[in-house]
Amino acid sequence: MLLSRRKAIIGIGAGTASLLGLSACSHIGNENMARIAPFGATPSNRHLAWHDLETYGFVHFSMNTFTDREWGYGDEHPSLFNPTDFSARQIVDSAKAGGLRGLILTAKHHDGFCLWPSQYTEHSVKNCPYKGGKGDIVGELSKACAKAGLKFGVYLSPWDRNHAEYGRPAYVAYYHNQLEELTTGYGPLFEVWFDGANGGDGYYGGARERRKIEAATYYQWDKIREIVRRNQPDAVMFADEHMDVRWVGNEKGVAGDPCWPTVDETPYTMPKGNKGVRGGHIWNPAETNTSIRPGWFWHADENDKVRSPANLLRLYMTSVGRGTNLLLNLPPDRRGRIHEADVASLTGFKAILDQAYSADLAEGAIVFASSTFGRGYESGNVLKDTGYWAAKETDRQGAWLQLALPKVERFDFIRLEEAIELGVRVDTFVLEIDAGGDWQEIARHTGIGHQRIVRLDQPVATDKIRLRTLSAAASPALSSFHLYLLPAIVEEPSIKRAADGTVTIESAEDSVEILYSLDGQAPSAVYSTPVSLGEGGTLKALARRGDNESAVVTVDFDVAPLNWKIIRANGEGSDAILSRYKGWNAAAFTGPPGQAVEIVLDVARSYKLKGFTLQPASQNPYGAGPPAAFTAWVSENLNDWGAPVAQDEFSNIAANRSEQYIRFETAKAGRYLKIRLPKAVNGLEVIAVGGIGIITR
Ligand code: FUL
Repeated sequence: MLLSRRKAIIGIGAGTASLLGLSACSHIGNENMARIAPFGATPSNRHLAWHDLETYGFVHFSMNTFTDREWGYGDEHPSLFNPTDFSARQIVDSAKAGGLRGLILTAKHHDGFCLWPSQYTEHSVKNCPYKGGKGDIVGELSKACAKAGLKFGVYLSPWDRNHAEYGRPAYVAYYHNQLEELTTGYGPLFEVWFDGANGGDGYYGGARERRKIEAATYYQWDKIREIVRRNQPDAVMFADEHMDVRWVGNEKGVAGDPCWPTVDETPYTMPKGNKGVRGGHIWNPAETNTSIRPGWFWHADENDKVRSPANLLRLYMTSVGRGTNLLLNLPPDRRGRIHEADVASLTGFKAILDQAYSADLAEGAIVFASSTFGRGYESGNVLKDTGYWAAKETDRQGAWLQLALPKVERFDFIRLEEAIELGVRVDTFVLEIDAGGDWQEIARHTGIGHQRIVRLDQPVATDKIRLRTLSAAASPALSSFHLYLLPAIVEEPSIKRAADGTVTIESAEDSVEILYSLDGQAPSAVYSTPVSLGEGGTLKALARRGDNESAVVTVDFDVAPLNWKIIRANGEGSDAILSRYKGWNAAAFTGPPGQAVEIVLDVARSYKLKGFTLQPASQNPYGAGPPAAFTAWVSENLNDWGAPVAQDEFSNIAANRSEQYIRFETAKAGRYLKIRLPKAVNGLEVIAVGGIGIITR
């Protein structure tokens, strides 16, 4: 288990307390103690228990694992689901190897295939080869979690592309029945996950059509809430709107900074999900969900694209470090196990955090404060396992808390926690160390919440550190102030290729040497100047400082858009299509409002084209979004296009804006590529595209 030093919560949450017309008192339970008025929205006990989990895993395992897709259409035969060596125990052990405290399984993804033998459908494990149709993946994983002391949760996709009645009332009754099954048959659940992707093309019992629903009303959320609360009163519900826990607004693993755990009554939007609303009336904290690999489901060609331990630490900082919970996806492979590469990374990640958290360098410190609310709220509580420091209610801006350490310590990882039972109170604060009599600022942030972890670029050495509020909506109430030192780790370098094929390798770290290779072997050549890879190739690179080496990054480049031309593109900013490597905010190509887009590319000479790539725009202009689907043709001469080489949807492109890799069933030689994009996602008016590339390898 990760040591996170989060202390025990109080028995009565301030959420409950304020409902009862009380205000919260300290953990110490002295009846005569003065009470502090909570500020704004406060968490329920259910929320408090959920906040304490901090990191847990997602398990995307289903039909897509066997069809190599991200979204199944719903017409897949159950016999395709055939794990050869499924082991719930191995999945649970892998999660534990990464210090995760629970797992949420895709009991049903959008294709409708059920990983448990639901009595309401035949589209389930009942009719697959696994255990001769007698298997129950949900049951096996829930038992393995319980045995290992991990929490268990389920993902039940509201959208169901298999069900004939989807879009009509009968499906909603079916959906509720399935929820009853899952919330009664599989032990205690800590979270029930309702995905936001809804309605669109599908098999729908053979109708093969497009079905549109009104997500806010169609599924009868009140009924859903009633079922979950009745059967699983301790479980939080994750959904786009007005449930317990909100989406952080992207699938990259980056919470806003700050990311407030509160929202207001206005409808959910991705930016609001990302940052929350300071002072909002509803306690609705963000969950940061992302995958350890580019996709949510396992794909063989992503085995070398697993996040490294250093990258997982960065992710921990942009999620847990900003007060949200991290839901990290670990997709089982076709055996039904977590791949060795993922396990190695998880193990490395846990080792980093365990080493840091194993020694609290604040231990033994004398803690001073600008003021104390009264007995029971002393400053020293921030180092103890229970209780918290609270300042006088008038001591807000400029309130401070100082640790006088027994000796000079070196640290670069600082963990702060607010007593959120009393709401989110501190706004902007600074951390300062004693630099020969003067206070020197080492960090400045806004928002603490359940936890704020500050990672310094370099360790500092001092025997005095203080936190000082620059602004606070209410007097500070802090439960933890701990100091740690991260082990020496070197992050892998980043690799970029310009449109002319020149590849640069960069490290964000000081005084490292970069090694690379172009032959698929371990990096060994010292990098000094950019490498030319216009016709593509595999580049591996690592950064090294002394004996410490980063993980190896591998990038497979295809042909660069050198001398390519846009023959046709109905829309604005067509140059953007050819510059594939762009920063945040880069210009995008946009189509005409309400119309399909057709792009014809000349890739300068004939290649055996195996597919194409499409990079969604990094920023979508108002009313624009990525394309929902495509049809592609290849030609040698711009006249004879023949039949399309591929036609499909871009699965999950609305939520996950990473580059899309579309492989043709059969490669076709040609110099010209035509791509038709019929519409934008989510009914948006305008199609936006960041870039297009080709796959020849
Ligand atoms: C998305 C889904 O469409 C993806 O397939 C995945 O399950 C992810 C966690 O949520 O919205």
